[in-house]
Amino acid sequence: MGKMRTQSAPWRAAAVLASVLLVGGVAACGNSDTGGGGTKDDGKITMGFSQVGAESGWRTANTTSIKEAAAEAGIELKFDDAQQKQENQIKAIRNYIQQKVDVIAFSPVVESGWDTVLKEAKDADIPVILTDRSVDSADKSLYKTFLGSDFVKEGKLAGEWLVEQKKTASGPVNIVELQGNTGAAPANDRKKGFGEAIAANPNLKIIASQPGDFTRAGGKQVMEQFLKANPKIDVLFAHNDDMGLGALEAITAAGKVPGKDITIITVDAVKDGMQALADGKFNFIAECSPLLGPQLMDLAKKVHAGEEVPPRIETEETTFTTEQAKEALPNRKY
Ligand code: GYE
Repeated sequence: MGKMRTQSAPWRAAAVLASVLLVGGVAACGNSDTGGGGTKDDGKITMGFSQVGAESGWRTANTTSIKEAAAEAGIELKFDDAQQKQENQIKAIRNYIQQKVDVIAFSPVVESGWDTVLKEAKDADIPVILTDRSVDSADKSLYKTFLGSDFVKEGKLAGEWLVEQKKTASGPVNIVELQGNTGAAPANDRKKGFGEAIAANPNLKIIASQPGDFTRAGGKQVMEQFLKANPKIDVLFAHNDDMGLGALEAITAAGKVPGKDITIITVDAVKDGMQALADGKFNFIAECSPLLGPQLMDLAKKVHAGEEVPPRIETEETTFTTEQAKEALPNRKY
């Protein structure tokens, strides 16, 4: 730089002109970088993610996992909370298509009605990854892969445990069921798996089954109705911990002892659920892991690079009794 100061006027002018061109060039380049919205040639992957909502402890843990994993993986995350509405998810996905993100991922609130918007993403050449919940589209080419749990299996494990517990029951065992939101894959599948498993013992009967929308408030409200309408309830199967936790309030208010007068089985194994299980208020939980973030980011990198990925990736899960919950609780991450 010292040398430049000694340069003659014409050289200085040329140097100034060159630096103006250079700055202009960088600025123009910067404009086109951000102007596109999502596509950047800086090698950074942009993911548009549409989340179901914030209805449960599971969902909160899932959102945290996705946000943390994106930051860790250096993936730029555009995140939208659909507040349980399919129309909001469709809107968010259309926005991501317009913004030309590199990958779209979402957790579909219900199974049906996605073909049109998925086709739009495919036509725009943007790969889609389903996470947590799946869709019922016949055309599997509309998405690259589905990462999540086997919900039928969760329901089955819950039912099998009950069959074992009640194998010596001589009379009818009355079961009430709190379902997830209507049309959601985990609601449909957990119901199916549980129903199939308890068919092994004709004494086990579902006497009432209603959606509680995966929320505590929903669980409490529907359980109150169940208790009013049915004098003898032996078992509650709730499709998630939160509905089970809401139901605890209704059961206690009705003067019954949860975990003793009514056997309670749930799905998820989030901290509050595990605490209720350790305390003996719940009796059994089939685990469903919300920690899908790291695997999702890994898949996003692969599909972005054009690599083949398996069409279905299943989460590893277990089940918990009271004793096992006591043991697992201190190290539970969510
Ligand atoms: O079990 C429930 C949540 O889709 C697996 O959604 C998820 C379910 C989870 O609201 O707590």
